[in-house]
Amino acid sequence: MPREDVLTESLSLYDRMFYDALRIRLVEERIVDLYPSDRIQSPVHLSIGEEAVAVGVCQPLREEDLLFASYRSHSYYLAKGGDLKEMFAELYGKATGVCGGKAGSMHLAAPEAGLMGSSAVVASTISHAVGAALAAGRLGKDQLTVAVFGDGATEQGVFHESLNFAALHRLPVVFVCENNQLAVHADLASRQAYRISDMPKVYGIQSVRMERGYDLTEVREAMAESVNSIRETGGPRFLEVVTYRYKEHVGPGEDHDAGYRSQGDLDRWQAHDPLITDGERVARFTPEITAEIDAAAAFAEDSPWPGSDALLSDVV
Ligand SMILES: Cc1ncc(C[n+]2csc(CCOP(=O)(O)OP(=O)(O)O)c2C)c(N)n1
Ligand SMILES: [Mg+2]
Repeated sequence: MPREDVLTESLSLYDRMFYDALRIRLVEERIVDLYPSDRIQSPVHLSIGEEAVAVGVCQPLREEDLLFASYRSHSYYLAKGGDLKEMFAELYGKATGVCGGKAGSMHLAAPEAGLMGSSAVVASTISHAVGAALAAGRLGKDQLTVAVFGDGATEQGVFHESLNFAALHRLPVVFVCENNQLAVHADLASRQAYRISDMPKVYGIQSVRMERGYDLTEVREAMAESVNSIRETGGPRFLEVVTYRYKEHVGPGEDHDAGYRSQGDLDRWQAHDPLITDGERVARFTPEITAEIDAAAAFAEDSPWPGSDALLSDVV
């Protein structure tokens, strides 16, 4: 059964969010399974462990609200309403992919769902989000924009320039820092002499730090508070959500023996992860989601490759 049909049944808000988070996890676990076959044509940065952030952040948004993400964006593509079949086809490099097979995993975009772009260049989409918010205001649109980025991105100059510009012009942007406490193989303590949630305050932006990024309800409520405040009084807001990535930085593997983090950290995080601990909901929702993933993978498999005529389209 497709997601839209399942979600129109009378599920509680929590069930719907759980369903979406589990769907992201199962999609990425399928990517892990498929990866050795070389069907997937691009590097993959998996969000396994971080799904609750994407779902909690996207739930209070309207379809017309815009979101800009990083290369770790399968979760936002799906939570914002991107089409699963077209996502698989994109990963396979097929013509039916959401970007015609040219973007791959790191540059997913689905403007019709409000996912405006994602990029391999750390922090680069933060300024794009701010620009989109400026444009929406000038065009008189009642639209909110979200910039999603990692903890490492806060070390880039463009992060500070974007906060300053958004504060100065009171733009309707929610800055969401997905703090998984890691940038490639470097932990936070070895990189930052500041607290992330203190930086927005320098620019007069109200910020909230959430410690339990595995808690769907807490993330949603924090995001809803920011969204409502912007809709009522304007101006940017900042949400830092602490989370944890289970897989290696890039690729489908595990790297807990690589020496930069410990198995204990993973175990502590997983002990709270509802996608692991709530076996009843996992069992209830897995069959529908698996059927949808099977259909999406088959669609990608059966789809044609782009023709040579596609080489020069969409490049200027
Ligand atoms: C401008 C730029 N500098 C460096 C890199 C190399 N790089 C890729 S991912 C990454 C770490 C980013 O960490 P974070 O923002 O915390 O995101 P996460 O991968 O943890 O989600 C770096 C330094 C890059 N892609 N772009
Ligand atoms: Mg990080």
